[in-house]
Amino acid sequence: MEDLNKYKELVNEHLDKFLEVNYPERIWESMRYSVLADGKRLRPVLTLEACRICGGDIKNALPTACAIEMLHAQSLIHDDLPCMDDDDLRRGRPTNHKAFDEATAVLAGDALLSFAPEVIIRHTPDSVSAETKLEVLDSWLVAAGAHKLIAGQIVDIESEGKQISKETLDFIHKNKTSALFELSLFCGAKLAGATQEKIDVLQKYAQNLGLAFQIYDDIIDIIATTEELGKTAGKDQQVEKQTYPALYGLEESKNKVIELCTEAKEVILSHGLESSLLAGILDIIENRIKK
Ligand code: GRG
Repeated sequence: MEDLNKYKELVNEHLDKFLEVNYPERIWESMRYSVLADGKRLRPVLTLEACRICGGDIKNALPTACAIEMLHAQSLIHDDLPCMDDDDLRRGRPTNHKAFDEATAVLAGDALLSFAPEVIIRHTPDSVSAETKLEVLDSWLVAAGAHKLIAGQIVDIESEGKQISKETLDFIHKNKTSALFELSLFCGAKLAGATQEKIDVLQKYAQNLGLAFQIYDDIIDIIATTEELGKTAGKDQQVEKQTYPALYGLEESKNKVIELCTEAKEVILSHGLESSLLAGILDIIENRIKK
């Protein structure tokens, strides 16, 4: 997908620029190591595309798009720590605490958490109103904290090795995964001055994409190899993690992914939000699941 690669390049250029190495070099190097590693950049790409299809200038959304990728990278650094998932491999190379050390990885995550909002505040063009900037910042902070990401993570940790209800599993996915997709689309639309109706449609798309993406991630954890994943395969079963495939089996999980993707495509189309990129991301997930 041409647009996706164009956006990805733009995001990478800006991440590289924002994360200029300062003194003390070790902390900046550690932040750069994880943020600039080869990820899909799905979340910042969604922010830019939401801004474009809502009639905005993507330059206004670039700092926020990068701040969302920094938050995502932070959550991966901390998720991989020995006290959490204890993983050695991420994005095809050693996790941050393996490449540096545990203390540096904790600090790199913490530093990203305060640096990312700084990027929104200092680099969003002045053509964006202070009110919009504040709304974007507020949504970023809500997603990063105990209302969303941390809520999902703590319930996930508490649930390991236990039988949990469908509601609890949905709570984990909604907060650990969908929250960042919702944030990405919300910010892009807000920065374009979108109507509440468009924002609501994009939020529905984000919720479906988030859940489909998480179930897909859990399926490939079972069926793909470590080399294909760039992270340790089979980890969920090893630690008895509660996932869709674990609770409902592979077939039902695949059907759920297809159902969520189909519904998300219908929602954006029926509201006139034409985007080959938003539809294309769902197609990629669907096609991979059908193989
Ligand atoms: C925000 C303070 C604070 C803490 C974070 C650790 C934690 C709390 C939350 C964990 C969130 C987490 C790791 C969710 C998993 C989401 C997921 C499916 C990640 C993989 O995303 P991809 O495939 O990765 O987009 P790439 O590497 O391509 O970016």
